[in-house]
Amino acid sequence: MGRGLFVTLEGGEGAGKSTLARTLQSSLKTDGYEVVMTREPGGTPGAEQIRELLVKGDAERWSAMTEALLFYAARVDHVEKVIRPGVDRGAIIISDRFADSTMAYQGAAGGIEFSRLHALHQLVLGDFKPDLTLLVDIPPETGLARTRDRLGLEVRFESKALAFHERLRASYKALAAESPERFLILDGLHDPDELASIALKAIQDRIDHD
Ligand code: Z5A
Repeated sequence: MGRGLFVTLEGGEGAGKSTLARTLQSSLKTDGYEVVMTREPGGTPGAEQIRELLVKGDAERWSAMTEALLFYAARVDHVEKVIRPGVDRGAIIISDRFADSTMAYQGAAGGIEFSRLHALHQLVLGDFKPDLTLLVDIPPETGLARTRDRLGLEVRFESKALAFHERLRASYKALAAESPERFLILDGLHDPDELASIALKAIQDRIDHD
């Protein structure tokens, strides 16, 4: 493979993105690809430090715009140091969340106009976008129930009201409808192996096509 592939996983809390990412990574490695598994916010030492500010503490700690700026500060570091160099050397980069999360969480659910977030993206990353986005769709009640018993401090977003999570789900579907060539919607209620096999086929199709 010459140029690599940039794949992102998106969806609400507990949709099964991390589980899917791990299976994709191991299957693609077995097939001989260089795979870089990464996440947002995070993926570089500096971006992981910014993550600490974002995912911990009180739910109303930051305004949606402050959040968006922090997510983009972390994202630029991540793209510059991990994603772009990986794609350039021919690797498959799998990122658990990317810019669509900002559109859904800070935009539709948080109330910032999409045009302002598009302008921010354009200013700092230009037209850079994923080659393929796997949207794992799940009713928020089911996703939140899956994560409820989890121990830990990273619960800032989980603690927001159910209406916030409903807006989030609707906005992800709208984003997918806007860019059908980039998105594949997966039913998060399906068995993890079934989800992985559909996702692997979509990734293989992109590799064969490029
Ligand atoms: N955020 C934002 O607001 N703006 C941005 O721009 C970005 C992010 C980039 C980051 O947290 C938070 O930041 C996130 C959005 C916000 N909000 N929250 N919370 P995160 O990335 O660490 O959190 P997350 O993305 O929501 O991850 P998660 O809660 O761990 O969900 P997941 O990765 O989609 O699920 P999972 O860990 O794979 O699975 C959850 C449980 O379900 C686990 O017990 C699995 O065994 C089980 N599972 C998984 N798949 C299945 C299936 N298919 N069936 C049954 N059970 C399953």
